[in-house]
Amino acid sequence: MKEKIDEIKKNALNEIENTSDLKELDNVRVKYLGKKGELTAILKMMGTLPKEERPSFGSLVNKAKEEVQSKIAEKEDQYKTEEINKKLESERIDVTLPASKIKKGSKHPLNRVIEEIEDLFVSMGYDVMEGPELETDEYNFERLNLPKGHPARDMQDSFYITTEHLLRTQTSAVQARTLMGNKEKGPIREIVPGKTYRREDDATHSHQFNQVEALVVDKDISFADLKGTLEIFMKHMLGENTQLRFRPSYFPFTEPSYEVDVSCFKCGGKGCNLCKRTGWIELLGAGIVHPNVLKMNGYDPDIYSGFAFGTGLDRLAMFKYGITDIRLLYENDVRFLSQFDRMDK
Ligand code: FA5
Repeated sequence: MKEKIDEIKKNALNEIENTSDLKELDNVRVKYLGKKGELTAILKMMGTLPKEERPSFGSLVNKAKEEVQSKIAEKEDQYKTEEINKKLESERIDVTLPASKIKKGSKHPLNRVIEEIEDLFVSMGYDVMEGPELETDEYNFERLNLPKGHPARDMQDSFYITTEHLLRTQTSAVQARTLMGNKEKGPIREIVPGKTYRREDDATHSHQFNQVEALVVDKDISFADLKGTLEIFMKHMLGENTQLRFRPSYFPFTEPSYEVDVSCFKCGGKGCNLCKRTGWIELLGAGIVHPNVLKMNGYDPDIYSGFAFGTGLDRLAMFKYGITDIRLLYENDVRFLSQFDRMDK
């Protein structure tokens, strides 16, 4: 019987040695140690032996089993290590290779213009303010001297959400918010860049566009302050040779009111297709804050005066970068937007 056990063990050890992977190793384990394995079967024969031979027989079989088990464990370790090494080898990376270039986004031309304006006005002591895009009729119109039914409301075709709420048509809505919110009723110097909405859509009008508002309120503010500020602003944005032209206009919240034109940056004022041969381009509305607006929002117009202006940022960006259709600014076409990358370099 001992020979038989030795033979089974020898065969098992041999077969283990000749395996080449974990699967084959498992097959050998089942063949010798499984439920119906050869060593398991021989142990079951113990019952047929005389009582006195059983302990030595049991110990022989168990020893053989242990040897086979430990050989299997050893091989298993070897295969697992080989597998890990193979995986590491296949995932090896060469850290000395040059990195692949990550495609970098670029600043949207509108954001460039906004940042440039903010930098300029902050350097002159202005605050940069914000207001809600979903605005009340009160702030968008009423507190700006435009009561319900005022005919000048027709100048701005609006998106109403309810009878009292609309998408703001002008950043001027923030004027009333600031005047009302200033508890000390002291001086104000602010610009308000932001999105505005009107029911318009063509090459120079968008249903969503951007404006930047400026509001200055203090003692002795006059037209000279408005003119000087606009000159600094436009020369900074469009070039030192830019000329301004003030034409009388009408806004219910300023008196007097002006439309402000700038000399055409393309032809320098001589006349070209961009400025429709006039040499001028209309860019913004401006004026001296109407005393009613000051009064309505808690300021004494006998002490304080102010100026305000509101310019279309889209139009400013178009002139600055020579963009001919406002819709290009909102189509998010990477081919168009990436042109502005080069300006960073
Ligand atoms: C206003 O919106 C006044 N709130 C401006 C103002 C502020 C006047 C403070 C006095 C004091 P207006 O409707 O003209 O004014 O618009 C101002 C500028 O916004 C225009 O000159 C134009 O550049 C731009 N704009 C107006 N509508 C559109 C539109 N649909 N698409 C693109 N830009 C527009």
